[in-house]
Amino acid sequence: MPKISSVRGRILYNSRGAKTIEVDVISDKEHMGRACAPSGASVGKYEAQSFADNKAEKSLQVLQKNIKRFIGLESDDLKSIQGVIREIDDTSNYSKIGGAVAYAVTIASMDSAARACGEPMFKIISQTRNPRFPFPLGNILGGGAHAGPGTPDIQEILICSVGAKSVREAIETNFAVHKELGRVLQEKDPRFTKGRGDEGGWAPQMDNEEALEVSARACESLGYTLGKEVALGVDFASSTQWDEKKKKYVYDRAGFENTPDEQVDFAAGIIKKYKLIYAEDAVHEEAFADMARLAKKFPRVLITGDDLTVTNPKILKKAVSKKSCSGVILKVNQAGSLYDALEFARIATQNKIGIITSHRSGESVDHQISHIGIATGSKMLKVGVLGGERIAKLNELVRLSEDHVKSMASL
Ligand code: 2PG
Ligand code: MG
Repeated sequence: MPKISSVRGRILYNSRGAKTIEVDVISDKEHMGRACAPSGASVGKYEAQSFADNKAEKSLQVLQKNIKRFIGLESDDLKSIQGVIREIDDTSNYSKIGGAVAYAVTIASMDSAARACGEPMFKIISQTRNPRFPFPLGNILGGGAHAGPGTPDIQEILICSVGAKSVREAIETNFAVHKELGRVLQEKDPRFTKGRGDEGGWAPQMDNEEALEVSARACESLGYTLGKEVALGVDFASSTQWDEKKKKYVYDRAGFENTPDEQVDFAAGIIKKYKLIYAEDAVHEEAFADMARLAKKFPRVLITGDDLTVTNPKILKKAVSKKSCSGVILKVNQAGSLYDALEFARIATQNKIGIITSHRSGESVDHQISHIGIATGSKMLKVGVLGGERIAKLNELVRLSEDHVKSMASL
């Protein structure tokens, strides 16, 4: 098995121009794996801390001081690599080394091992004997923390080509809906600037309801029936609206407030009216019981936790015991390391909870999360639609379709 011969870290920049950490891991002096940590804008309260003392420089220093400890380990031995990270940092949120380092070291090592073995990375970490493509889940319209004033309070309206028979068809259908939505928006408002949010979705000046209407209209004007060839999803990112003092969801831009009960009705109304297949964080990050009400009411919709479950195995167990969700977002950097994220995936699968592997709004041009999506048997891969850092993940799926993976996941 290949052995780690060198590790090198550096500070780079993500798609928002913010500092992040990239790590190179070389096996047997020739096979280089490389990974660069992403970062979120709507960050869950219980996510791993990205950097020691909240400074990329400090995290890089901690890595540099400890590089020798990784040398000589087998590069595919994720458990031992995790063990070293845990000797350096025993905190639950990686506050001593920073989640960005834990992310980059663990993924770069698997990437390096894969190159040394001449295998695609998903095979090195696979939890499934039957690798299949997750359905790409594309952000077609953005608001909330991902876009400016005047855009919807809801963070993301998403498209999923549920009828696609191949990954290429799924990707191209998502592109087509995004493009058609651009046309519909321009038609509705000739002054629409074609501005886009952090993940490539259009960022028009309109409220939640209007945004959902135009998204549905774009699908229909292409001849699609919602729920048949394509389906819509929504990331409500409701913790952004939740006001702990008022105990209400404050929809600043649209100008209304919801009590917790009203929020459940609000989300349920949208799920029904737009035949959503996917509803993420429809209530705030600590509202496990309200999520359970939605999960019970909509057994065929992926009622999904993101800020609710933060890729944390312990919190996932709580969500399972309360029957809070039928889907969970898997973001490696929420957990910290790839080791933790794979543990989270194992628990989700054991409990028949669908996994949606996801990017962050601040991304790198890496593509390893496409491998992580396949390896974990994810139902969907949430990676945006357009923009180089989003396309990088989709293009990797197409490459993998040449020799390694053929069929689509079942939804
Ligand atoms: C989310 C993500 C990705 P962020 O909320 O699901 O779409 O956004 O990375 O800003 O947390
Ligand atoms: Mg989310």
